[in-house]
Amino acid sequence: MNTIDLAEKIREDCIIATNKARASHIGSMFSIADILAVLYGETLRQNKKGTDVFYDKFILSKGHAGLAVYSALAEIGVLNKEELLSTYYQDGSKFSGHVSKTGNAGIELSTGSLGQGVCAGVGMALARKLDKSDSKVFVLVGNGECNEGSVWEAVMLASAKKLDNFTIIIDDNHLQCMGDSKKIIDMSNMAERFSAFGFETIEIDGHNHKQIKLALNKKHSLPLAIIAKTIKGKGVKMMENNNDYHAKYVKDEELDSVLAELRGRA
Ligand SMILES: Cc1ncc(C[n+]2csc(CCOP(=O)(O)OP(=O)(O)O)c2C)c(N)n1
Repeated sequence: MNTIDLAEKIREDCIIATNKARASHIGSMFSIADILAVLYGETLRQNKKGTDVFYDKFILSKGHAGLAVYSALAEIGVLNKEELLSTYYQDGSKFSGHVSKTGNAGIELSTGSLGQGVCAGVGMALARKLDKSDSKVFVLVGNGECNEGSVWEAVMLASAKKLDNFTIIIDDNHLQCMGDSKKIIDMSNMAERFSAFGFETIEIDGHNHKQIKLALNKKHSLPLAIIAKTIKGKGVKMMENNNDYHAKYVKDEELDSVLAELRGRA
């Protein structure tokens, strides 16, 4: 499957599973569907043997969008799609709302408390350097998540250790659960901030697969920050830049038309 089709499948699974579960965060998932499609469809190298699926590591630090990662893994055959769509977010399911590593091959870390994934990712990248491994570590954070102090502590360490195997991707959709990020803490100069902390930076359109691919494959001698300009809810007009869909799902009566809109887009 090419990455465009994979992104569409991720969005489709997210609509269906959140509708069935009456669960939220669909806007946050749609914002990163294209980035995940390129990561899982092309970038991350897999191990040839053993139970550890990936040679390169990916952590979703904004764990509330975890369904999009489960779906990417299901669509590439690592997780069970039928089980995902029928049990997501239900009592006893291993597919919890915030991404969970327990029982799920290919997930490197359970997250949900914002600001934690970056810290773990920097530690993993440092360990790989000490082991003289060429495995890479990618961490995806939300722009609102960058309000967390722990993000910047980890970023300082990555910079001090010159971790050229570490990439942070910022899903810069200018919204967070409580509203417009500019009105909460204005971090619209994200590239300048990461650059001041000793990172190489690159700004891309986070829905353009060619740009995503180039950025993820970019050689860098310092840790890299990819500032991905994205649209929360990207792919369905009524959801785009509509922060209500941080906490809403598509209703039964809207399901067919939303899926049709999505399928006609690619
Ligand atoms: C430590 C912590 N504080 C608060 C929350 C509640 N919370 C869930 S999502 C969210 C907003 C995240 O915004 P952003 O990172 O921009 O992600 P997106 O807008 O793409 O959902 C918050 C504050 C949390 N999960 N963890």
